[in-house]
Amino acid sequence: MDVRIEPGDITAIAVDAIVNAANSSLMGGGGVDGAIHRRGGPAILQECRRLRERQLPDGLPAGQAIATTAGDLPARWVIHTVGPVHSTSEDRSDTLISCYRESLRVAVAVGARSVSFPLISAGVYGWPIDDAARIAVQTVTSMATRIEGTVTEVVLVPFGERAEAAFRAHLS
Ligand code: AR6
Repeated sequence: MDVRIEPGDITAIAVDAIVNAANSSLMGGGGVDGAIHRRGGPAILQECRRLRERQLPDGLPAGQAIATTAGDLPARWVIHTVGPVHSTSEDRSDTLISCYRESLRVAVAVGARSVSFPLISAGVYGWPIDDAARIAVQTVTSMATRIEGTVTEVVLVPFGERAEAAFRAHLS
């Protein structure tokens, strides 16, 4: 599995599966979630609503992941995951690690070959950028040697110079 960095807007990068930093409601929001629903169109929200009705009455717990259509995006699937809100009193790193692991597991399950990730929890959810990037890189690269299945390419997508510098520092 190849891990590379491609800065910019995640909705513009063609991959099989785009990971969304969603919230438990799966009903959309700001940040990368807002961008994905905007560019992907109403089909994504429609499928999220169905998932809520049929499988997830209480929403998607933090650290878990689930796939929907990617609508009009240049991808086949959006994999929604819910990052932890950063806390100074409690270490929630395991939940953030789980977001990357579970998203990759879902990517393998649907048969995606390439997967892109935003810097989960590092926006609205307040996780310090450098630490979020360290966890992202360590988790994805450690899975790269163990993962069995279809995924051959992971694209880490920093949005902004600080996120890009953090990804590069940890990937090298
Ligand atoms: N492409 C790539 N990365 C982006 C984009 C984009 N178009 N837009 C923002 N980012 P955030 P979170 C970066 O806030 O912290 C939403 O309202 C952003 O700079 O999107 O996990 C959800 O509905 C940051 O580095 O996600 C939830 O309620 C990273 O994506 C909540 O925010 C994550 O920032 C989730 O918060």
